[in-house]
Amino acid sequence: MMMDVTQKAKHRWQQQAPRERTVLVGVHLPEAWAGGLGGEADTAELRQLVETAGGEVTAVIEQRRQRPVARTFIGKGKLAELQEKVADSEANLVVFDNELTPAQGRNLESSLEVNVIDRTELILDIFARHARTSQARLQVELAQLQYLLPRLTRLWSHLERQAGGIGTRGPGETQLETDRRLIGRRITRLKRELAGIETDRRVQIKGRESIYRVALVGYTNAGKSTLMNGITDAGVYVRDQLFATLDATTRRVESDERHRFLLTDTIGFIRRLPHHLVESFHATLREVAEADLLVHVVDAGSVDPEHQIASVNRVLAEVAPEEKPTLMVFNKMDTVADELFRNRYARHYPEALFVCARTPEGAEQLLQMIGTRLSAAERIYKLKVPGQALYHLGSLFRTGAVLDQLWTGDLCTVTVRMRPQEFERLLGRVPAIAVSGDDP
Ligand SMILES: Nc1nc2c(ncn2[C@@H]2O[C@H](COP(=O)(O)OP(=O)(O)OP(=O)(O)O)[C@@H](O)[C@H]2O)c(=O)[nH]1
Ligand SMILES: [Mg+2]
Repeated sequence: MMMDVTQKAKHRWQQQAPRERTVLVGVHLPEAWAGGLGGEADTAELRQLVETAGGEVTAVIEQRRQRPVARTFIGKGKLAELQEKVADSEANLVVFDNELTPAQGRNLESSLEVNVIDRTELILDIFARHARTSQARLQVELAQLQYLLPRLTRLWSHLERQAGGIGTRGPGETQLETDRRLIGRRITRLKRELAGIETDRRVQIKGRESIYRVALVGYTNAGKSTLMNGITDAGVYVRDQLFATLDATTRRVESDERHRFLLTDTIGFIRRLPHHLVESFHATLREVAEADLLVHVVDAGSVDPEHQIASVNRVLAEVAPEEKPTLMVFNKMDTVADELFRNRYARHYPEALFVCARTPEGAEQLLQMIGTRLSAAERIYKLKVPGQALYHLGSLFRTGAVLDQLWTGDLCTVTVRMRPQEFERLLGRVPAIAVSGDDP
């Protein structure tokens, strides 16, 4: 009997979940050398990913190559060494740091006789395990299916071999076509459902237009959620693992009238974040794209903070094409020699903050700095509004942008504090206004 195709996809993911003994393979290609990427940093991170997914690393193989071998990515000699390591350490999974083509994956699996996955699949697996909200689950499933679609042939042969059947012979072309169509349909449905969630969200945030939006961004495990919890009562899940957070949590922060904004904590980024994921998590990352200010949190104690910053910036460019005002925050300062670190980074990032998110002072410092950065761009304006049009300013009263109002007959002169571009938008929205603007 034919197995339902989504079930099959799940089956594959469960099967490959690296709960068990894993050999890592990292091939360093020239672009990685040019980027000054230490080989250690790569497999160290891959190891962390495997452990986050519940696996145990039994051996590591690294190699420098000019270019991958078409059939098996690594050359004959390395493949033999890998075979030996797999056998010696009784591993049942091989994880490549590099992206494998469907054919390379298939060829490696048939030579090694264990499951072979690449970094993308591993990250997808972690996302699948950590997805808690229905939106995150839908987004992960979408990314998984999009990844799977071009690899269906491999999946089929893989399952048939698992079933102890007919060697690696694939299914008939018709079955493959049916599956492709089913997956295609499921992808369309998931996209539609996600679009629905997105519409609901847009309705929810409609009233917030005039309040500032600030988003925490940064490499995974940098301490974003810890800062979020320090500033708000959001109670976001904090763990020493990669991708603890997979959705977006937004809270209103209102410490005093100068510090009102919405703060969002969301997914962390990683070096070479799979493109499918960025695409599928479009709705979650929307908060980042629409923020007025980004708070870029960096783990000061990581092996190579500069490199993590660069990776985050690369993903940001994909998520939010136009450059945004950004506040750099070096976190976990308790784990480094403070003076040395500051000397190195303060010159490069003169407006950066150096904090320890675990302490109340860390969160407080950040809160103050966000307030300063947000209000730095504001100006003071006066407008005359006919009484019956005053309701147009409703949300400005709520957010504290209105500093003063003075009635003369039916006209109200309102003093507001806001950013120039926001003021422009206001003028487009509110009828019959006489204006005078001045700097604070
Ligand atoms: N030593 C130290 N550890 C910290 C600090 N801030 C956060 N941590 C720890 O770092 C780990 C990751 O913190 P999170 O707040 O979950 O990091 P995140 O950036 O939200 O990570 P993801 O959601 O997984 O992307 C946790 O174990 C925190 O307790 C700090 O200032 N110093
Ligand atoms: Mg988090």
